[in-house]
Amino acid sequence: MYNSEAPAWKAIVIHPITASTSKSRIPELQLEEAVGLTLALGLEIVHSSVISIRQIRPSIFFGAGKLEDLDALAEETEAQILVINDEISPIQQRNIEKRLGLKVIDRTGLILEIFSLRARTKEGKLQVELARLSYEKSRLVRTWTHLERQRGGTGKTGGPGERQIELDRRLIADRIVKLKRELEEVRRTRGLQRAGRERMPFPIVALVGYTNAGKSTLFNNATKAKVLAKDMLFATLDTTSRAMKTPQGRDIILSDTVGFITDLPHELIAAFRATLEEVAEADILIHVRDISGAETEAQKHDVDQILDTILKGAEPLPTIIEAWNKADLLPEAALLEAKANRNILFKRDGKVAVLTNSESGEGLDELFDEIDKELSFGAKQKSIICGANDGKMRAWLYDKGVVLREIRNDDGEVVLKVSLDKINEIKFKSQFPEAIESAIVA
Ligand SMILES: Nc1nc2c(ncn2[C@@H]2O[C@H](COP(=O)(O)OP(=O)(O)OP(=O)(O)O)[C@@H](O)[C@H]2O)c(=O)[nH]1
Ligand SMILES: [Mg+2]
Repeated sequence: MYNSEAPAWKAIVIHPITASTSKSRIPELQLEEAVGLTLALGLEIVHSSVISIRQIRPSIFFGAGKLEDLDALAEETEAQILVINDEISPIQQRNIEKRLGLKVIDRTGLILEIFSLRARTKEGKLQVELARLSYEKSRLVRTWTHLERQRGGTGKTGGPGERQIELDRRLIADRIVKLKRELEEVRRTRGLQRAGRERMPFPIVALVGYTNAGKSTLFNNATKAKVLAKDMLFATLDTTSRAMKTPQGRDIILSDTVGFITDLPHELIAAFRATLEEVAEADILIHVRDISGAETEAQKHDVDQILDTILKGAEPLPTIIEAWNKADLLPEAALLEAKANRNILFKRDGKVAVLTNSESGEGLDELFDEIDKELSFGAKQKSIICGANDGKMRAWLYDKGVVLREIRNDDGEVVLKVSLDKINEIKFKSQFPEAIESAIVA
């Protein structure tokens, strides 16, 4: 993938089951996910399997028997890379590499590699590089592509020497400082752009969810845009936003965002925090789920957990609506069950689930109906002071038909008691950011 003339690197992918492995996940599907990630890197997979590890050895992860098996396997398949779908400590990584004579990539390294391939915008690239350097600093070995791409080498290396490592460490520390500064600058500019957008009187609806769930497909179908939607993990890394009109005639801003994955490396969460913060600023989140997959519940659980982290402290909390996507792939019986469940499970929390097929567009009207309901729901009463120069504001409020009562306060100012639903509140705030709410409750 990096160099179309060079033959693809050969990789062995293993998913270890250890004592700490989550029991709620299906190992074969986790292996499949790791295979998907490895393929996304453009590697050729010569072997993949689930292996059980009774006891992890702190120095080298595997037991002696497993190491021998792997050695033979590497010999036989001529693999240059071993992908281990788990977290491997820096020491374990180095020891395995030395013992087997191939490059080791763990789950975090794998995800970092993919993110760095996919990053497109300046901010995306900076974020990924920062995450990658934080990861490398702790391991004191470079992730394989950086190293190999520069050397054009053969994968089989014993790792850099100590002097090189020391040098690298210092270079990395310097680079991290520089990157952070650059990121701040990019974000400052973006912050200004965002402040500009905040004045737009449209509610923001963000699509979130596990990677490959169908967010970009839904986004494209709804906005007629052409964002890359592909059967590949982490197709989207940068947030794309579009203003659009819903079938109900409302103007909204729809955002497509980066997909989540189980065990998202903490380096990446930290680096992407600013991007993810936009999610917290949305008025409504559409959690797009692939409900046809066997892992759908486990994925929902993981996405909910990541959302909890991102939404901590957000005020007000965005409403979450679930899109049960790829409904077309469900067998008849499961479809009926899903249709029955979505009401029982969701109405109680005040949430809603809608069955969708992002490709055909089926269910999208209903999804937008729910968005519409949410936006016109929950009217709040407010008292707003109308000064002598606020004629325009007063006219606006009367024009919208939201004025309940008009009174005068002790200072002789006009106070309008109004009832604003979410959408009018957004419009009002953007149009009259200086408006003063009165303490009078009358
Ligand atoms: N059968 C079916 N396939 C779908 C549906 N929605 C999306 N897909 C397919 O699922 C794959 C992934 O879709 P994307 O829209 O790229 O997924 P995404 O959530 O944006 O993924 P990331 O950007 O990686 O987070 C594509 O091959 C789509 O064509 C659906 O409702 N039904
Ligand atoms: Mg996408």
